[in-house]
Amino acid sequence: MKISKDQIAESNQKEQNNHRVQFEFLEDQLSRKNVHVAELIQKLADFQVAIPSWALGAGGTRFGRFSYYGEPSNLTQKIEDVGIIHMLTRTAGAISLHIPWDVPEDYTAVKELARSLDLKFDAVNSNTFQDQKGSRESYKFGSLSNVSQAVREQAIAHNKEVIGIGEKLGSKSLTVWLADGSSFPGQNNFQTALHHTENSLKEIYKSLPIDWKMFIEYKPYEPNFYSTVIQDWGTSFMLANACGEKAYSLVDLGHHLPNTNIEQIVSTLMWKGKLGGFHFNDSKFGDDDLTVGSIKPYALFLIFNELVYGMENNPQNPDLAWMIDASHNIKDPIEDLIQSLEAIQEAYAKALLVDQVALKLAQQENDVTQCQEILQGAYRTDVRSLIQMARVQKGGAIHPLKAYRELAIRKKLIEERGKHTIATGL
Ligand code: PSV
Ligand code: MN
Ligand code: MN
Repeated sequence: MKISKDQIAESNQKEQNNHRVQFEFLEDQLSRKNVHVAELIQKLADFQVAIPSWALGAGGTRFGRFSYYGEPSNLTQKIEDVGIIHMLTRTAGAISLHIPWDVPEDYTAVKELARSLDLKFDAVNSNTFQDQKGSRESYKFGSLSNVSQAVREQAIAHNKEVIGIGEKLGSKSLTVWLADGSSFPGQNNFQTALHHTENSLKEIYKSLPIDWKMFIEYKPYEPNFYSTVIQDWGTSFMLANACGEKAYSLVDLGHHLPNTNIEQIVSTLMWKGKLGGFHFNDSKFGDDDLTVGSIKPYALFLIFNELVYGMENNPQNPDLAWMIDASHNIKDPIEDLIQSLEAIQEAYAKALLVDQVALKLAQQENDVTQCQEILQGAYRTDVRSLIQMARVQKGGAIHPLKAYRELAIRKKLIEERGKHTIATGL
C-alpha cells in the first residue's frame, strides 16, 4: 500500500485556494514584524521526527486491547505504514526499531524498502523488560541492575546485539530504557542497584561504534511502583557522564512527576551538552498514552522554546534525535501519529516566532509582563498555514488527515491485511 504523488496533488488541488488566502495573510503579518518567512518554512520543512515501530498498532492497557484492524504484523508492514505517514506529512523521515520485536529477516530487502520510502533508521531500542522465549535468565527482578551477575550479563549481551543489528541497518544510536526498580520498600538496595546499572551501561558503552550515541531514558515509576533505578534526569545525566562523551540523557515527555518543569530540564541538559534525544507524547497523569499536544499544548510550546534556544545557542549540544513515543488504545494509530506530527510542528513553529532579542531585553529590564506578552504573542499565532506551506514544498499534503481519510487508506489496509491483526509492541 503506497500513496502516489498524483493522489497527493489531487487532494491539494481542492485545498489550494483556502490555503493560499490563509498563508498570504500570515505571511503579510509576519513580514511586518520582520520575520524571515522563507527561512522559517525551511526550518519546518527540515524538521524530521522518527516514528517508533511500536506506535503503529493500537496500544493496549492491562485491562485489554482492542485491535484497530489492518494493523501491521511484521516489520515490512510497519515500514510501509511509516512510509504512508511520511508521504502525507513529509515530517516522518525515520523509523525507530525495537529489538527483538523488529529483527529483520532480510536486511537488504528491509533497507531497500526504507530507501524507496525515503526513510532512515533512527535509534534502535533494546528490550530488557520482557522475557523472551527460550531465554536463560529472567528480568522479573531487573536487568542491568539485577543482583544476579548472570542476568546482568544477559542484558548487556542483548544490548550489544541490538547495536550490531542497528549497525547493519545504518542506525547511529542506541536507546536504553529500563523497567528496573522496586515495588516495595526494602526490596532493593538503592546504591547496589545503581552501581550495577552504571557498570552495565559502561560495559555496553564499550561496544558503541565510534560514530554512535547512547541515549539513557529515565522514568519515575511504572512498571515498578516504589522506585525506579533511573528515576529522573539527574540520575540519567550522572550515568551518561560516567559512561562518556557519546552517552546522553533522553527526555521523554511522559516520564515526569506531575507539574515538573520539563522546559527547565531541557534547558539545563542542553547547556551541559548532554541532551541527546527527545520522546514526544502527552498525558494527563503520567507516561505516554496520549497524542502529542492533546492535553498541554502550551507546555509543549514552552519546551520547544527552550529547545529552539538551545539549538541556536548551545553548540556544545549535538543535534537531537526526535521521536514520537505514544501508543494509546482507541484511535487509528496512523491518524494519531499525523495529529502528533502536526502538534509538534505547531509548537516548533510558534517557538521559532519568539522574538529572542526582545525577550532578552525585557528580561534584562525585569519587565515580567512584557516577557509574558512576548511568549504568549508567539503562542497565540495561528501558524497552521505556515506548516502547510512547508509540507507542500516537500511534496506533502496540505491536509494530511483529510487526505488519509479521503483516500480511504485504513479501508485498503484492512482489505490487504485483514481484520484480525495484532502488532507487536507495548
Ligand atoms: C516505557 O515507558 C516506554 O514508553 C519508554 O518510554 C521507551 O522509550 C518505550 O517504552 C520503548 O521501550
Ligand atoms: Mn520513551
Ligand atoms: Mn514511556
